[in-house]
Amino acid sequence: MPIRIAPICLTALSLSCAALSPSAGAAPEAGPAPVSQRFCADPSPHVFKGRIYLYTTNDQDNSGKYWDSTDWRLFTSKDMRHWTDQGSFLSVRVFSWARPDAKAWAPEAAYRNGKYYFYAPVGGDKIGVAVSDDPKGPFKDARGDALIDKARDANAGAEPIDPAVLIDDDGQAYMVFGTRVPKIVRLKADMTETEGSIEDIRIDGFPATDPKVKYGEAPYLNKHDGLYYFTFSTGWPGQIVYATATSPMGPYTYRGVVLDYRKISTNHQAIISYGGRDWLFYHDNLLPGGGDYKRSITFAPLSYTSGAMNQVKR
Ligand code: FUB
Repeated sequence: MPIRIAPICLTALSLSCAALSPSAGAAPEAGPAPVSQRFCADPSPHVFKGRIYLYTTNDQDNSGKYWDSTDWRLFTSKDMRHWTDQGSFLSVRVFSWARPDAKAWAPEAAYRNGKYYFYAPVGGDKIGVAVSDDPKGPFKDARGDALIDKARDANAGAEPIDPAVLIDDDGQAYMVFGTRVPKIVRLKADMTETEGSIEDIRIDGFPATDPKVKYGEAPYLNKHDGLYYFTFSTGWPGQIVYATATSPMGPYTYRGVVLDYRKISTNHQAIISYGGRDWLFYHDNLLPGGGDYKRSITFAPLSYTSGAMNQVKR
């Protein structure tokens, strides 16, 4: 993450988004409507039990001067039009090893063998993992210490945040994370332990014409038609761009832009399939009073053409 910078307010965008809120019966792709009137960010959407569980950071309760809230929020939906605010379902306090005022940043969730796992970046230097029998919780610390710890783990990087998990078709789970240098590590089948060393993700072919296009944060891994797509933000502010590989560990080849700059200091995406199509979730400045630290989550249809991830025009 960058050091703190002044918020940017986009009144015009907020107004246009309010006007474009999908009405009952309208296709959910009608416009970039926020999923909630509460500020929230860093979407981690998942299809569990036939509905979408959207885990988020809690911008509503941060100071407005930094991303300093200490809990995570959950929203659910069956139709992507109506979202139920399930409230604050987990705080950093679930981790006894974390400071009670530690920052709760972009989370991730996963399901395996009847259990739900929540991957929680805490304080900017550790990633915890919590487990529950229900996607709404209650979650409890799955280990008693951090899954990733900058002070403990070789090659954890300067800022181990923003975890994202892919369970491959062969059952092997991978977790990507990190700021400025993208990291990947295999997870054991119990989803609570790493397996093998933390590796840097190699990305070849960044465009020489634009030095701003490099890895920043918000790593995300998905698989489509047998190809691995690694999406990430290029920085602060950042575009969401993508690279592809034939192996989850890489090396990856840079392919292009998926979502352009949002005119706030961060960009953060996740991809799901639901209702027979693919969706890109991201955060933006969509509500009055919004800005860098008061963000809103929305989503857009995502498509592929001949292996290329098409740019979402918003
Ligand atoms: O919300 C805090 C941080 O902002 C996240 O961890 C980053 O990905 C950025 O979106």
